[in-house]
Amino acid sequence: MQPSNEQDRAKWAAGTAVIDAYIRDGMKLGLGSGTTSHWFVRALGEAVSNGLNVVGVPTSTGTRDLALEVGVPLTTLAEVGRLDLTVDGADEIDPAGHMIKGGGACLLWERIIADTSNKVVCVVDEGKVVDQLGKFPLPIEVVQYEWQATERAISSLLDELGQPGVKLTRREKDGGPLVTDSGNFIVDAHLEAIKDPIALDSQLNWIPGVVENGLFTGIAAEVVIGRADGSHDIRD
Ligand code: ABF
Repeated sequence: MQPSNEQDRAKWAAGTAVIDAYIRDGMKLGLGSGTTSHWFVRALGEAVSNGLNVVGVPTSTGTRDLALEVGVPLTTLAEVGRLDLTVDGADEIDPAGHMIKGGGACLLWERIIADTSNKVVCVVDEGKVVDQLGKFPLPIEVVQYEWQATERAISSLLDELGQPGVKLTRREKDGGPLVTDSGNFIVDAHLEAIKDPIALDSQLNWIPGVVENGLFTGIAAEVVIGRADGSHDIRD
C-alpha cells in the first residue's frame, strides 16, 4: 500500500520513521488509532515478517483488525502489565506537547494505553502542529444515560472557566449518534481556542457522566512530524 496524496505521504513519513527511531526487539507496544498510526502498524508488520520480535496492544477495534491483517502479534494489558512504548496520533499538538485526540472516537482506550506506557511518541503530519489547541473540536466521551444533562454540566464548567457560550454537538454517524468501542457517546466542544489545557483536562473528567476527554496533556514525550516530501522531524 502507498500514500494516496500529500497529507497521506506526510503521515506515511511520520509513521514509518518510528521503526528505526524507536522500535527494538522484545518491545511491548501500544498501537495507536488513526491513519498516521496505521502507517506505523503496517511498517511494524513488515518488520515482524523480517524477524522483529514484538507484541502490541491495540487502541481500537480498527487498529486490532489492521494489526491482525499485517501480522503484528497482539496481547493485552492484563497479560503484559506495562508497555515499553505507545505510538499514537493526534488531531492537534502544541509546542508543549499537549494534544487534542479523539477525532477518531478512540480516545478512551488510547488514554488507558497511554497511561500504562513508559513512553508515548506522537506521530503526526505537519498540519497537526498548532500554536494553541482548540480549533479542532475537543472530543469528550460521555455515557449515554442522560447525556444532555452531562452536556449541560460541561457547558457550566466552560462558563466557570471563562469560556461561555461554547457550541457542543453530539457526534453523529450514519444518521444516528456515534457509539464508541465502549458503548458511549462523544460530545464535541467547539472551543476555537483553549487558554489553559491543563486546567480544563484536570476538571472535565470530574463531571458525572464524563468518561474521558480528548485533552492529552503532559503525555507525549516526543513527536515525529512527517512532511509531504517524505522527510520527518523528531521534537522533544
Ligand atoms: C488517533 O489519531 C486519534 O486520537 C486522533 O483523532 C487520530 C488522528 O488521526 P489521523 O492520524 O488519521 O489524522 O490517535
